[in-house]
Amino acid sequence: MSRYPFEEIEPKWQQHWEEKKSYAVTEDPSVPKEKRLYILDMFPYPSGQGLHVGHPEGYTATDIYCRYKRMNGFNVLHPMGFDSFGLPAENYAIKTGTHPAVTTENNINTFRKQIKSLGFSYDWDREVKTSDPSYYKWTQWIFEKLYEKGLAYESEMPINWCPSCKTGLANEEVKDGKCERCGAEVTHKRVRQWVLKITAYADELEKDLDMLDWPESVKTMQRNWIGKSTGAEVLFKTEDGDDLKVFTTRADTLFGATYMVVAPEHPLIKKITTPAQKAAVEAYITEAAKKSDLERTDLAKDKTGVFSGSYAINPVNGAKIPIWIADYVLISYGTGAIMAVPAHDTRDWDFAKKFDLPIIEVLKSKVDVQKEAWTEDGVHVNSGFLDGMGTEEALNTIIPWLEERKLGRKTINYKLRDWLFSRQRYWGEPIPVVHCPKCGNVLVPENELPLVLPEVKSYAPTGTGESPLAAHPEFVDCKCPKCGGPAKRETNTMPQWAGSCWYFLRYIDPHNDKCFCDPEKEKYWMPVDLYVGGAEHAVLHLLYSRFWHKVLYDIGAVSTPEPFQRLINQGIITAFAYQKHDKALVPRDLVEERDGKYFDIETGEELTQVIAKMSKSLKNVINPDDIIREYGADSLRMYEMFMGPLEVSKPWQTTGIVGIWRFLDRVWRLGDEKPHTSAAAPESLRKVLHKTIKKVTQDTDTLSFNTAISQMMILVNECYRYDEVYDEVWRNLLLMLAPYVPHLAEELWQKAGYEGEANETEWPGYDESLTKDNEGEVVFQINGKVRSKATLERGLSKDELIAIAKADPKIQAWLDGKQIVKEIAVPDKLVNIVIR
Ligand code: ANZ
Ligand code: ZN
Repeated sequence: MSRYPFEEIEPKWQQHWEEKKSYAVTEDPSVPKEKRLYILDMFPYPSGQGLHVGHPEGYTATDIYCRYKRMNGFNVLHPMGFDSFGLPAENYAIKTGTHPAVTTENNINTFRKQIKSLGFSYDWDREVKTSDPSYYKWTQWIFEKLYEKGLAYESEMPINWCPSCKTGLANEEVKDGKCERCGAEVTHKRVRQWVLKITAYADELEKDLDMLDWPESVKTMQRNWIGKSTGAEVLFKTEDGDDLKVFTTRADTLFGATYMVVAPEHPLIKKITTPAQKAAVEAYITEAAKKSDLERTDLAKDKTGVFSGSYAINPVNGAKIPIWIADYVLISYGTGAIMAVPAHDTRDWDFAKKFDLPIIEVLKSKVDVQKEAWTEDGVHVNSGFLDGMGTEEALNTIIPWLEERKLGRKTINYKLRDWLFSRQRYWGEPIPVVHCPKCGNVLVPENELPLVLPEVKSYAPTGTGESPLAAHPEFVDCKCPKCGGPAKRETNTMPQWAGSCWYFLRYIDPHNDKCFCDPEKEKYWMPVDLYVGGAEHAVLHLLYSRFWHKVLYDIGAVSTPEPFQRLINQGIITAFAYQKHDKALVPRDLVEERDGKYFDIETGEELTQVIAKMSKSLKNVINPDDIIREYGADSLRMYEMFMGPLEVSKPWQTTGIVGIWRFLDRVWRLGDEKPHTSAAAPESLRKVLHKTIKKVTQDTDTLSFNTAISQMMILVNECYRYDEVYDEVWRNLLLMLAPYVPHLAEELWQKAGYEGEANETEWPGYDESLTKDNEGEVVFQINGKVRSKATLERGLSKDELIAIAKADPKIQAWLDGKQIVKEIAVPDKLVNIVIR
């Protein structure tokens, strides 16, 4: 019964837009800065699975916004590309023997076709692919800038190592001690690595968050990840006179330090371990090396440790306190050593209890510190010259006291670590460095970039910490660019994050081979006005690209200190799943629906409907291609926007897409079946029209697409109440629909014989006076308390108002069995009934 011929309309308009290059954009100088917009989608990784329904969600939102803004006279840059280096392509290649370049190209072609089938208004002339040599030439160039600034360095250190992906990982890629990609338990390995000094920007990365229009949750995640902590370094001396520095945020509790702890990797351990403790200390260090940082710092875990045999002197009171070695102190934070104040720190308290170390109260506590730690504030006690002071005063006293004696200083520490940047994998950008026995590390000269990834046949990871490229002498052996002598190329590659750190800059000038992006064009568009994508990138991509951008800003290569002014995270599209009593989920094809209830086909057990992620194993994955085939791209676009507010997660419902399809079919029939007239529309219809224009304008502007769509549905229903379709209404309805369902709107626009194209016509305005209602809200009170309300025509008499109030079911319930003492009515405002 399908009448609405989307299968003809949609390809027709897509082809038209493509041939006409309707959405190609240039840097028109006559457009003032405030009328230029850069609207960016997070570009996809072209996986073998193709597009999933989550992609069109964000992409449709930005597309509607762009189309709407263009109709309002904005010059809009809206590009798309592919994040095409990365592990999945490589893993797939190893499994099947197809080169990653081949699978990647195939996947990109599929993705591009799928994305185009949704009618998005991208400027396709600006497409970028991060694995393209003409693109990664500039990724390598930026790496060289980092290197020249001393922000890229080599380091041999124990790194996060995924035994399954056989590569090093950045801290950001380790989630709960597991590899972010494959879920394998992350171990440590000592390998030579390239590291980027993101810590040099810790302060700016933290501070500049304040100027961004981003979700508070994402800012908080970045702040926590950067982990700024203001405290002091305090110098202790061992009995042998060695320096032992600690980092503490609570220098004011120094009088309560009853022992010290150094991390098992601390360099002083060799020196301070006494012969009697040597065997125990060595055994302990070996055990600790096997644990992840997460395990070591887990508050709930039993504390372990070993005594070094040595003592240190507490600088404030000369007390002799034992030095312990324990893995709850991390070598990578602060100074790798702490002063332990068991009375006021839970970890220290647990440790002191376990090893029977003294606990001294130095903050007046509301608990017995021998029984539990008091971690809240209190007035200082047992603290010599700090006694009687509060925390702030005590800190402001002790730190200068330490500074005067050269025993300490105020410092700021960050949790953020430098970014482990090399991967022992094939499918990534080669790091453009040559190792020369004479000259050391030498950059590949700029005019020799790109350093092309060689087409090799074997690229399986070695697992030894060496990149697979190391097995290819034709790549490795080279001449030193500086002295011409024999040298070896760096064989590690960059992580997938590298290409996505700056792709938004390349869109601005994608074909420039002299420069990564022309400075004038960069100034024209940057910063990105709106960036939409998934929340999973809160710290990874979004922190890394801010870092690179700040470096580019500092070398004068870009004009803004931040890349993305406004950020919106789209909510996840979930699915329904069906759960048994024992909480096990049943795949969709084994679920039967009867009278709105769900049953397990095999056992007959009634199942509960729950919300779950779409997953292959549950057979509840929705493929956008299927939806487009059955209902059309416009239905898919509009349905995804109608599901709910953009930012919230919401479950896919097939009944919902059918409902939207019906709505669009009703719109189609208004244009195709009903007679049209250019006569003036009746006043009541005009009122609905102008109210609709006002609401759709406001809601589209604030990206509240679901409510805009509801309002358009109201208008369409209203149209069906008349025998003819009025021109004023029809024209404006099509213009409002144009950003949402561009194919349908354009086709109907053409059918109606209107001039030009809907998407090139100015967005409709409205007559404010027609949007005002002759109605208002009247509240109904009982004894002065609001108990109900109603929207009523203005100008009703007092008696009419009181009668309406008394007929209200909620008010009736209040009146039931009560005596009315008085009835008061204020016209257009309220009715108050006094009862006893
Ligand atoms: C004494 C003290 C007393 C501390 C007290 C806390 C409370 P944040 O806020 O996270 O920066 N610490 C310092 N370095 C450490 C390391 N490498 N591994 C584990 N813990 C370390 O935490 C700073 C506090 O964590 C420091 O302040 C230190 O313990 C501990 F009532 O020093 B405190
Ligand atoms: Zn050399």
